This record gives sequence, structure tokens and C-alpha cells, in this order.
Amino acid sequence: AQNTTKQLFNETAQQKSHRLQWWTDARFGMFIHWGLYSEAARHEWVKNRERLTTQQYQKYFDNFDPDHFEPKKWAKEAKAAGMKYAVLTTKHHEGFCLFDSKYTDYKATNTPAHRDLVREFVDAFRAEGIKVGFYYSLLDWHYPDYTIDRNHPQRIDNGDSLAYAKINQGRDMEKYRKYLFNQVRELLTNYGKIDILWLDFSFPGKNGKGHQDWHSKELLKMIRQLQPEIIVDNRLDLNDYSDGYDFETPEQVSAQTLAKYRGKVWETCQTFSGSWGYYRDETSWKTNHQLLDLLISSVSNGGNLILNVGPTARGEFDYRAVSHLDSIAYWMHANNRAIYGCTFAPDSYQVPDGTKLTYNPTTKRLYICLYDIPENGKLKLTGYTGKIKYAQLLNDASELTYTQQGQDLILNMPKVRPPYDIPVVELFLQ
Ligand code: H79
Repeated sequence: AQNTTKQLFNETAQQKSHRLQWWTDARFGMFIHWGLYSEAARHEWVKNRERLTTQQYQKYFDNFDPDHFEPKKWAKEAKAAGMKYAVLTTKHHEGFCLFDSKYTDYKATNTPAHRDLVREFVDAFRAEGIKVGFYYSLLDWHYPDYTIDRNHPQRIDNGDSLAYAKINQGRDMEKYRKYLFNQVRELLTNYGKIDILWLDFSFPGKNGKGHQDWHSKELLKMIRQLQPEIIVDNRLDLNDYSDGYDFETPEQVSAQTLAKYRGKVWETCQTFSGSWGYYRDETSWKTNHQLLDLLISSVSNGGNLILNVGPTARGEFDYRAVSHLDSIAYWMHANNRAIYGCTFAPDSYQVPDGTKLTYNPTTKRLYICLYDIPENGKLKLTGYTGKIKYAQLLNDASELTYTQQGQDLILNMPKVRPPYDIPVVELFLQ
């Protein structure tokens, strides 16, 4: 047993990148935020934002009845969009469990849903060949022993520590920790192989909680013992990769800022409209172009994108989400070779104006994502002479002819614009 432990925690960099390879190749996943807040339909932090008491929140528990929940449909939509993994909120900050935990009554089986929704999610996504991940909130606004801080519904905004001491009298984080460990053990024991664990979040200091509160090292050790292959995010407040987490998690950052993560292992998590939970009246939806740009920008900087859907309380994807997923599916069908297995291009390839590059090191193909097609129909590739064997449009494998002009190659663009928001050129490198 000692040997196994040693092997698990002294993984070489090579062993680690091998363990992560399916995930770094996949590049694109689906996040699913679903819980009681889906009924409020005004942000998953509604209990905190509106300082709702557990009693005021109870109506969402009593009325949770997802009569249209058919995770097979979700899985098919994720698959069609080209997503290779999916991560579901088994418990968000509100503390409600979508799974049948034996450590709480605050769970889906005790609502009108009467089912273990996590089990059905796992089965349905596995059946579609999609890898399965669990989001689990470290915060818990329901568990009575979880101590209150500024991230809690009953927060005290001036940070008055005496007031916190008073409100936290009788609360015992040691008991919460037991609960946390027990539930993570349940999730990683009762549902077969789990590919990803997405723990959320630490905010060390007096306004929040960090590794001492979660006993992060011990927790991670248990996780790796239960699921040696699992891929774990970086939100346990541990120092760096040597502490054992697997990837960085830039949340809702802009496409332009992704360049600074080059060389790390990372996944940016993004929403369609700002909120993670279903938000009926939100109007700040991104465009298809913005979503595609987030995907391409992630890959062209060597990272993953996990795009979130917030299903309704009836258990369906919102019509706007479906429409966006359909558009992504249309693009991915024709262009996913520029995504899977790709990363940033070697520095020696100049980036033409109006384009972003991705590169597949295994097939040695370079992808030029055409945000703009030059008006004169000629794409100038500076310094590419002698570097390419063949060029084609990716969506239909139609040859793109080129001529040499000194050190430059001039690639002849199609006269009729391909029917994709961002068409892609595929270059076979020498
Ligand atoms: O699950 C989704 C979000 O609900 C959750 N992570 C994604 C995946 C999340 N939301 N916010 N955060 C994580 C970060 C929290 C930021 C904070 Fe604050 C800023 C905590 C303290 C300062 C704003 C002010 C929110 C609470 C107080």
C-alpha cells in the first residue's frame, strides 16, 4: 500500500501529462449548474445576494420538480456541440445535493423529484461516451456547522469580527469538515469512475476560507486514493502543481487575457449570459461569435474551455442555450480538427492579421482561423516559404492554391465565402 501511495503522489511530469492527456486533447467541455436556485431563476448566488434565510429558501426545496429531466437529451446536445466532458454541480453553495447522500436530508430524493439526479446524469453521459465530472462546493450555506463569513447569506458587511463570533457561536467547522469528506467520499465511491472533480472555492483570509478550513492536503490525498486517475482543479488553496492539483481555472475572463496562461495547464470556465444558474431575465447573452472566439482563443493559447448551461427547474436547457449549442455544433462538425489535440502554434509561425492560429503537434498541421478574409482574396503568410506541403479549407477539404512571393506565400481564398462564421485553413507542415 505504501508503494502505491508513493507512486500516486510522486508522479513524474511525464506521468502527469499522460494522465491528463485525454483532457488536454478534448479542449471543450460542458459545465452544468443546476439546483434549487434554478427555480428562483435569478442567479445561483440568490440566497447570498438577497440574504435569504434557510427558511425563506425552503419553498425551492418543497417545489423542486424537474418533470422534464432527461439527461440523455443533455448528453446528446453536449456531444453534438463537440464537448468531450461534462461537469455537473452535485452540490452548489446553497448546500442542496442532487445526489442521494446518506449524510443529509437536504437532497433531491426528498423533494418532488424523488430521484438521484447525479446517478442519471452519470449514466446518460457515459452512455454517449462523454467523460463525467463532479462540481462540489466547498462552501455550504445550509449546513448548520458551516461558519459564517462574508460569502455567506447572513454576512456582516462591515467585517465586525465580534459580530461574526457571536453569530458563529455553536457552529463547528470540524463537523462540517467531516461532512465534506464524507460527501466527497460518497461521490467518488458510488458512481463508478469519475474523470474530473471541480471543487469551488477558496477565499483565504478573514472574509472567507482556505486550505486550513478544508484540510485541503488531506482531502486531496483521499480523492487521489479513491480515484487515482481523476483530474482536480486548483481551488483548494494549495500552492502550486507540486501540491497536487491539476489545472488552473480562470473564471469568466475575456478572450484577450488568455494569452497569459500559455504553458500552464488550464481551463477557462464561461457562461452564456453572466449567471451560472438559470437566469430567466438575463439579457446579457454572448453572441455565437463571442462563444466561438472563446473556444478558439482557449485552444490557440493552449487551454480548455468549459462552457456552462444552466438548465431550467423543469430540467431542460433554456431555448437560448439550445440555439447557441446548435450553432457551435454546426461549426464544430466542420472545423473540430482545429480544436481537438491542438495547442498554440510554434512562435516561428507569424500570425496573419485578422486570424488566430492553432496547431496539432501530432499531425503537424497548422490551423489559421479566419476572423477576417482579406478583401482582395489573398492571404499573405509572411515567412512560410518552405514550411508547408499542402493547404486546404478545413470545412470541405477543398485545395487552396498558393504562390510564392519572396519569403511569403500568398494563399488564394475561396471566391464564395464558406458558410461558417470563422472558416479555417488547414496547412500541412513540412
Ligand atoms: O459556480 C460558479 C460560481 O457560482 C462560482 N464559481 C463558478 C464556477 C463563483 N462565484 N463567485 N465566485 C465563484 C468567486 C467569488 C468571488 C468573491 Fe465575493 C469575491 C467572493 C468574495 C469576493 C462577491 C463578493 C462575491 C461574494 C462577495
